[in-house]
Amino acid sequence: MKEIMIATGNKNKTREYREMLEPLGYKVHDLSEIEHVDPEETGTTFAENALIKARSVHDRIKMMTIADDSGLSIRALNGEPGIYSARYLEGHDYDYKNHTIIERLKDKTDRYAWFTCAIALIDHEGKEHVFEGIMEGEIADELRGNNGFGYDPIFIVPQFGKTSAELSPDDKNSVSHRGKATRMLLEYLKGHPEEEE
Ligand code: ITT
Repeated sequence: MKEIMIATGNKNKTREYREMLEPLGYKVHDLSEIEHVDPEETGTTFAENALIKARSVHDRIKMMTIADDSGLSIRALNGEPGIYSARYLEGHDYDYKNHTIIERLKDKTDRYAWFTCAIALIDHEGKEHVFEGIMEGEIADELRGNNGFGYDPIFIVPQFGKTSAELSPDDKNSVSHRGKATRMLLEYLKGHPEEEE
């Protein structure tokens, strides 16, 4: 059995990785199975923060580990919330965060936004790799859909003309930042079978 540790405390991320990796024969673990203290995300890029998270877990367990740092960047807000997506308006729920973003964009014609996902892999020799995917789209003027998580209800995916919260899990994974980065990771692993034991 191929095993992989997803160094995340975000159950929605674990679910999306499970949906993509289990059909390929991976047993997916996450931080709910081990004692763990979240490291401070002191990086200035998604890739740096993903590496910080992956290292903090890989240092303690002997298993192929990946960590994902991801977020939503909005051009009209100079890239906000970006790497601060999880910490944006901390203490408020996503309904409030999403309504606040719509309010901040109410006079803006530029609705362009993109999700980024950087996956850091620490392989069996302790070597580090990063795979990055993006999903481009637009910010909606109202919340729509109940699937997905986080900023999905306000993010319109042009290929579907729907928010990513209106997409089925398979449709979201087929175009999402996390789906793309995961496929790059899997391509790498296929070329390195020694990582798959
Ligand atoms: P871990 O660090 O434990 O993995 P986290 O939720 O703190 O969990 P990040 O620092 O990477 O993770 O922040 C990512 C945030 O970006 C996430 O909480 C959402 O608000 C947003 N986000 C990322 N991917 C998303 C997606 O596919 N759909 C909607 N929002 C997403």
